[in-house]
Amino acid sequence: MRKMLAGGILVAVAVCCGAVASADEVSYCNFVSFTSDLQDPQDLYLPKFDNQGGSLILDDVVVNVYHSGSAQPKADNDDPFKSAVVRARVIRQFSAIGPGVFSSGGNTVTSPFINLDPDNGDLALFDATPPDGWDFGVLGYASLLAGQYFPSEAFYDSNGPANVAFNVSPLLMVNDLQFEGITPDAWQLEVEYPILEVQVCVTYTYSPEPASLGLLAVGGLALLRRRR
Ligand SMILES: [Ca+2]
Ligand SMILES: [Ca+2]
Repeated sequence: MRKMLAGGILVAVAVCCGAVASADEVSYCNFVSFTSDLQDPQDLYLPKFDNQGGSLILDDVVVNVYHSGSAQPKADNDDPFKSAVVRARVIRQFSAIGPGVFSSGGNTVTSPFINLDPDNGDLALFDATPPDGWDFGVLGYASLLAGQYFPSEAFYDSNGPANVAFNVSPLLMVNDLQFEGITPDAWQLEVEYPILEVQVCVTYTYSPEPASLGLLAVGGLALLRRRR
């Protein structure tokens, strides 16, 4: 029995000492999405760093905030006399507030200008086909880094499982048309799939607690001596 115990502790020491040489890292990500800036802010949750009763030391906390946005706009000119030069625009702005993190970001994306003929007879009926209509397709942007933050470890360190919350607000979500020169008297815009997505990622760098390592090593040696 004693022999087995000593063997087990020796294995534990070997594992611990390997971990000391290089700090470990763990990352968590989560996101929330919005379809309108009239929506209420949403909370996003990420795990705190579980220090496992103090056997792990949190060395560093890095928080990255990303965002993406898009919509599919379609236009139809219904003015029987005026042609139009027009582009579609998508604007996204947000804020994300969490422990030690005050982030905000945004982006504006515009399509190329296109030409619309005067109405070709559909009038009030929405028809986004040329020559007087246009489907702009999916207009938007992929994941952009809004900011990188280095909050205090005290906010993220926990003895046991726990979460941190980030409160994300959709400050502005615009999906519109911009006319160059003369604006027609009657036109229609249809917007499908408007979205703003905000992603928060936290990375913890950690190492084993040095004092407990020392005790473990001493305990292993003591057992070894007793066997002799
Ligand atoms: Ca039309
Ligand atoms: Ca038409």
